[in-house]
Amino acid sequence: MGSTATTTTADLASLRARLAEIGQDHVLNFIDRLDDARRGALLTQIAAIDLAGLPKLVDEYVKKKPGFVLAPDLAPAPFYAHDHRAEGGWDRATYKKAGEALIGAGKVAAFVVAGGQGSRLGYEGPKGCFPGGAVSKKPLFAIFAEGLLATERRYGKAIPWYIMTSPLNHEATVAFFKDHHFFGLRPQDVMFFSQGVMPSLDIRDGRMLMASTSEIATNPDGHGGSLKALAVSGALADMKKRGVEHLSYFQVDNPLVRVVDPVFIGLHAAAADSSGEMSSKMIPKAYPEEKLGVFCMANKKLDVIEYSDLPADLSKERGTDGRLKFLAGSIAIHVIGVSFIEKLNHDPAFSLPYHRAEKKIACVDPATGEAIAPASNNGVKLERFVFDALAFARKPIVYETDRLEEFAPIKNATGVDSVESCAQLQTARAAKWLEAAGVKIARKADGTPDCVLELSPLTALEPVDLVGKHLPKQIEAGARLAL
Ligand code: UD2
Repeated sequence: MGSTATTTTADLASLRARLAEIGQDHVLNFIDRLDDARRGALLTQIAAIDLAGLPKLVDEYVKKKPGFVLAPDLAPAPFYAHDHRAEGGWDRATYKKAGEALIGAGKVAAFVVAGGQGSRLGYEGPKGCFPGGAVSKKPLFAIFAEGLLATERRYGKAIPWYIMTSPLNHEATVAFFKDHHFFGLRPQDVMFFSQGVMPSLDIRDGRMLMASTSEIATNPDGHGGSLKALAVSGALADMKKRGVEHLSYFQVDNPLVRVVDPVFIGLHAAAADSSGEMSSKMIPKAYPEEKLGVFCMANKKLDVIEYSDLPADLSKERGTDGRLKFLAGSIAIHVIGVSFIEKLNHDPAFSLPYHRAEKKIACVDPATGEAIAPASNNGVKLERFVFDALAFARKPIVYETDRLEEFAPIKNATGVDSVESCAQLQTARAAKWLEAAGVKIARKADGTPDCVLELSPLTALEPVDLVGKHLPKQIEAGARLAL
């Protein structure tokens, strides 16, 4: 943590000297020309930066590029197979019951990380406000809220929802919920808190980039920042007050997520080989280059290796069954124990590593104050990843889910993981569930549905919920239907 904001001339001189020692005094180049409000804001921003730790970060992540080191014992991670009846099977019904008991007792909360910038999508607002419903164009936040409402109704218990924003989108996110009357949820059960930020660093020398003459350029500190932000925001204390023991963690970009999944929660909390600290969902990777981190065992610990780090020959290796050897792709859905988050925050040795990303960052020249629109990457962004906490968990487990049931992220404007592919996947899943309930669906020659469909979680959280519902007998070619 940094010192408190500096106000007097003597304080300012000492801050300048302190910054000069670490080669960062350019951030004060314009301080004498700023009005009181801007000057105060800049000093507050500086006070929140860990100046003592900055030289080490510059050295490790900017001047050098940390190379990825492959563990000598690297192996695929074991997982609970989706087909619980297969060899080495497990008792799905028992774990579902265990999860349902925890939800019914109010011991489970939902947690969405929604602080990211969503720049790939080219959408201006918070990503959760993006119209994600294939037919209804409902915002992603509304779809998650419906999932929570349906779960609350089923188990007769309130499910608190913690929403992590970042300083870039906090106010817009809160305003969006207010404008939409919290999508039918009780406002007192929806809690927003902002994650931390990191200064964005000049790629050439690690000096902090200036967004303007009065502001240091910053970036959200990664979804790994959530573990600290949950504690400092008071969210953790709120959970303890409410008796919440487990957090169902998901990302803001995936409208098919089962926001609170009793089977997964039951496995996490009750399986003999799980400590109940941190568990993860995986899907089998569709092809070696698919952009999913892979669950591995490395140095005897569960680890997620980012797709860009896993060597190509390993990512292509196949087992005798023809399946990829490094199969378990992370879809960034976890259950995290509240006491685990608390333990990490009390452990002075706990610190997640940073990951470095090179970016184009709009900034001003610190000498002249003139705006710079970079043509190539000029900055380094440092982020922490939540899955790096798996290495701190005793006995974490991985659970395989079905891709079509649970994974349709919206990340890009077009192509892979886009609005269009997400609508196709929403349609494919809805068609599968509706056909299982006896509805006839028009399909194209290639077998894909010849219509656009969307099923609200309020209509069905799982296929069995459609049984006995009033449904159309048939869905014609070209139909667009939200149920
Ligand atoms: C993430 C995973 C990838 C795979 C994929 C599944 C990483 C590094 N990679 O890829 O392995 O599981 O998801 O969809 O995570 N966020 C914040 N604050 C931040 C940064 C991100 O809240 O500072 C949130 C963001 O709003 C989103 C989520 O984290 O909900 C994922 O962020 P991303 O879009 O950068 O992750 P991506 O697609 O690279």
